[in-house]
Amino acid sequence: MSPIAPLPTQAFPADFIWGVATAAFQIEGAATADGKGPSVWDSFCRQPGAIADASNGDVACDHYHRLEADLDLIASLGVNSYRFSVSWPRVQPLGQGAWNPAGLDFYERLVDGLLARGLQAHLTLNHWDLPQALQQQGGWMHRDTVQHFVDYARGIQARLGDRLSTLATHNEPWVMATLGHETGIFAPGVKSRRSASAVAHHLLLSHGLSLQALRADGARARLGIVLNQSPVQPATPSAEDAAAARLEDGKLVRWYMDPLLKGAYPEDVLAWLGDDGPPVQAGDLAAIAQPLDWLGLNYYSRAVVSASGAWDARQGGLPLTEMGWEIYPQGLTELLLRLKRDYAVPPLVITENGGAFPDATWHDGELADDDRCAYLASHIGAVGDALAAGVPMAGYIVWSLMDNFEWASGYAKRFGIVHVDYQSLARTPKRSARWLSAFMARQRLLAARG
Ligand code: IFM
Repeated sequence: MSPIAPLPTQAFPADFIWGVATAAFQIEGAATADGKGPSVWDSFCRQPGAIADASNGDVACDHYHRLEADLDLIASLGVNSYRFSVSWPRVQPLGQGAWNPAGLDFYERLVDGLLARGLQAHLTLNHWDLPQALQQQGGWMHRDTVQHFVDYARGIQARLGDRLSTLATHNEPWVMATLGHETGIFAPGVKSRRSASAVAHHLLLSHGLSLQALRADGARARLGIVLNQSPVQPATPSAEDAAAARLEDGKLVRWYMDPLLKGAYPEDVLAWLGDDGPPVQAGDLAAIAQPLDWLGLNYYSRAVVSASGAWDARQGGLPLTEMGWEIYPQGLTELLLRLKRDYAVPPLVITENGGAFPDATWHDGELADDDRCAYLASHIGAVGDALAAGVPMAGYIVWSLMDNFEWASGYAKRFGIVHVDYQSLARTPKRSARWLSAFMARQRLLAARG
């Protein structure tokens, strides 16, 4: 076997969450099996030109039919945790009313299978696959969806909550609002700034009202939400670029952090939105700002902004992943230090971090994804630096367990530490999986030594 990238050397707490992540629509397949209803992504994939390779989630990684083997695979990595999402239309096909017993059974087997293997279960309720039936009534643009989501959250907690380590309401509300409803490059493909601001508000409100309801019902899992964030930097020192970067920081970071942790939307973004501002009703902001047991952050790169909008990642001179995203691990430390400085943050978990790489080189019978090993090593190191500087870090979770459906990019972009052959659906651990196992083994040794 070939040597692998050096392991980060910082000390992490013995109870640190170390895991791998997936999301339902990206891996499960079985799009119409056992009573599952369609989601907005099932519909969006059918729109001509929506997905780069004209693919869909009908089969994906067929995880729904390969659950036990996939759970064994996760356990073989030596991590202590698995982050997954529930497909709302699999368990409640219309998004309200009747539940689907077969769908609930699937997640029951998933959670029990994790616990039987000594793994913690970290569940996300909404990783973008809203039931299409709710979309037909306006989806997240419509305030009624808030109460439907609260009911869904309560139903899932009633069924699984006693065995979950954490429960997150939403994954990356910025993506659902901005990419789904402003630029329209993601489902449901709406292009309206006013709709996007309503969606962001309804997602945040449904988060807050769910936390209230779940706690009233006796929540045992730690409750939180997952945000995608980046440090935002101006492309040049000009005043125009600095102003553009400040506004972008408002839209990406403060638009979510401020209401969640300070109970108010940022004034500069409200001014920028003008008449397109969110439909806030009395009591909404107090409802959103519920105490968080933890906060999840998905980090992939920095954001560089120019007033002209002409900045191209290739200008930065940094290596890029296959998504065209700059590899900038120090940005993760910068982001974490900034959040600790500006907010009373709860324990923070990096709920996603990883890279898409071409994965073309096989060595000694192993897919030699050394670029991914180096990416993971440098970013775990960045988390260690933040921890050493006093940021309350509680975990780090790799995106992703296996190659999967990368949304509008289809199957061409591979993020997995396990390779998936989309013809045979065979899973083959890459070198990065071996790297992670080695890192986990060393962490266990350090923890045992105290
Ligand atoms: O694949 C996605 C995931 O679903 C959400 N966060 C970013 C990942 C990579 O684009």
